[in-house]
Amino acid sequence: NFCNLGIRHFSVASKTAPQIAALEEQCILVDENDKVVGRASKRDCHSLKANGSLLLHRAFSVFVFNSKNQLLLQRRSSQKITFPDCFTNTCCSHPLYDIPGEREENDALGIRRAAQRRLRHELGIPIEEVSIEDLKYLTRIHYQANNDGGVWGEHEIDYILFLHKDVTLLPNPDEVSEVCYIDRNELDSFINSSVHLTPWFRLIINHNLRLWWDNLSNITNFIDHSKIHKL
Ligand code: DMA
Ligand code: MN
Repeated sequence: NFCNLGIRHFSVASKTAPQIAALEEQCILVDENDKVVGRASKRDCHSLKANGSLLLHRAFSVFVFNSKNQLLLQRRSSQKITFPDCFTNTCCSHPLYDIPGEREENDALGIRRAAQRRLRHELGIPIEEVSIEDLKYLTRIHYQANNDGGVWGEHEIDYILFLHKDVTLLPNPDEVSEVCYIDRNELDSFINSSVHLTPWFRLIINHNLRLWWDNLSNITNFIDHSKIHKL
């Protein structure tokens, strides 16, 4: 798997300055119930320890659908330090500890503010096109994904956000090398083709993505904020 080529592929030395600088961002550490327990750098959160464990931190995954009910995918740029060149859902990132508004837990406001920030940064979507109310927080998943290379990985409480709206795109090439919309009926052929997917996108597909996608017009019926689904 292209995403699991190991150390060479995940070498930081060859990456751009913004990607290296972002390793100092402060992520929010949480316990298995998503209670905040501290902070740690993006570098520390994604560095595999000798025993294979990773610090659990808070994250989000946005799925943007246009008015034709097509899902917007991105291909991560080759500059990304984790999972470069992989296709994935519209936008993923972390709320940051140092941005006080992004620790706001009421109505998952902090997560939704962080999503606005990253939809703008990665895809150039203007904030005015992404209102807080339009970002539907469905549920949370807890997953861990290590790389065969044994250097980086993910271990997150990941908030799933849906946005059903036509948006203006201006992808940031340091973050995203390609974007495309796919139809619901193209999903299986897409994932069975030779493209490489991020582990969390695959997990969410295998969890409930098809059901949610089939119910975009009444997606609020699928909101489940009580349980954290361990995938
Ligand atoms: C991290 O995404 C979040 C998830 C759900 C995997 P990322 O590696 O794209 O973060 P960033 O865009 O901040 O580098
Ligand atoms: Mn992460």
